[in-house]
Amino acid sequence: MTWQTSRFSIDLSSPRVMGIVNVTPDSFSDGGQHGTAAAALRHCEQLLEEGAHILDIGGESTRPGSPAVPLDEELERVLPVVRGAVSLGVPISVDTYKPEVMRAVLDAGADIINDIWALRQPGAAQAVAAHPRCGVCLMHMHRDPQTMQTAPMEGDVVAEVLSFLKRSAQDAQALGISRERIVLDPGIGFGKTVEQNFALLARQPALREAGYPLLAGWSRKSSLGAVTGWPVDERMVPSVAAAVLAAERGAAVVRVHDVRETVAAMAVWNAMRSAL
Ligand code: YH5
Repeated sequence: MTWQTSRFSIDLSSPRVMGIVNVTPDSFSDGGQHGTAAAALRHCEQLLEEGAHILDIGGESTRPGSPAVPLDEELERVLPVVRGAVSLGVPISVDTYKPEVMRAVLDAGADIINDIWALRQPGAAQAVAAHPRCGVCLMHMHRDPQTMQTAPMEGDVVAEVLSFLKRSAQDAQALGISRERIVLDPGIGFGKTVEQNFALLARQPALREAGYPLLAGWSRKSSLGAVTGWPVDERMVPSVAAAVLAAERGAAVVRVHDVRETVAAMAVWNAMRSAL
C-alpha cells in the first residue's frame, strides 16, 4: 500500500508518523513574520531529526471555536515555511481548506493537501484536481469549527463517518483525483463527543472497509484530557497510547506533536508485527 503525492510515493506498509508544525504567531512567540517562519523551519528540522516521515504545516489553529484566519495572513504564515521545507527531503503536507492556499503551496512544491473540510469549500476540489498527482487527506468534520461542539452528532457515528468519507472520496475521484492519491480521516474531536471519538477508534477497522488508507489525529486532543484528567501540555503519553491503538487498528498515518516518542512507540509496534 502506498500514498501517491507530488514528489513521493509514500510506503504505507508500516505506520507513518506525520509531525505537526503549527505556524501561528502564538506558537512561536518571538514576534514578527520573519521570526515565525524561521522558528517553524527549525521545528521542521527538529521533527525530521526525531524521525518524522511527513511534515504537516498549518497556519490556522483549528481548535474548536478558534477564529478563522484571513487568506492573506494564512499565506504569509505558511508559504515561506513550505518554500523552506520542500528541500528537507520528506513529503510536505499543508493543513488548509482554502483553495488559494492550496494552489500557492502546490506551486511551491508541497506534496499533500490535508483538508479538514474534505474539499467541500468552493474551489478546493478543483485546486487539488488541477495538480497531476498531489496527495490529499479528506477528513470528516461535523458542522464547522465554530459550531461543531454545540450540537454533537447523533445516531451511529461510525456509519455516518464511513458514508461521508466514502462519498468524499468518490466526489474527489469524479473530479479526476485518482484513488491512490487519497487518504481518509475520521476527524477525531471535530464535532464528536468523547464517547464517539473512542467509538471511532474501537471500530476503526470498519472505516478501512472503504478501501483507503486511514490517517488518525489524536495528539493532545481533549478526549485524551477527558479520560486522564490531564491538561493539554501533559498529554504526550496519552497521545502516544492513542497513536499505538490507532496503528494496531489499521491507521496508516498518525498525525502527532510528539514525534520522537511516537516513532519509538511505532518501533515497538513494528517489532511485534514482524514477529507474527
Ligand atoms: C486531524 O485530526 N486535527 S487541527 C485541539 C487540541 C490539540 C490538537 C485541545 N488538523 C486534525 O490538532 N488534520 C487538526 O487540544 C487535522 N486530522 C487531520 N487530517 C486540531 C488539533 C488539535 C486540536
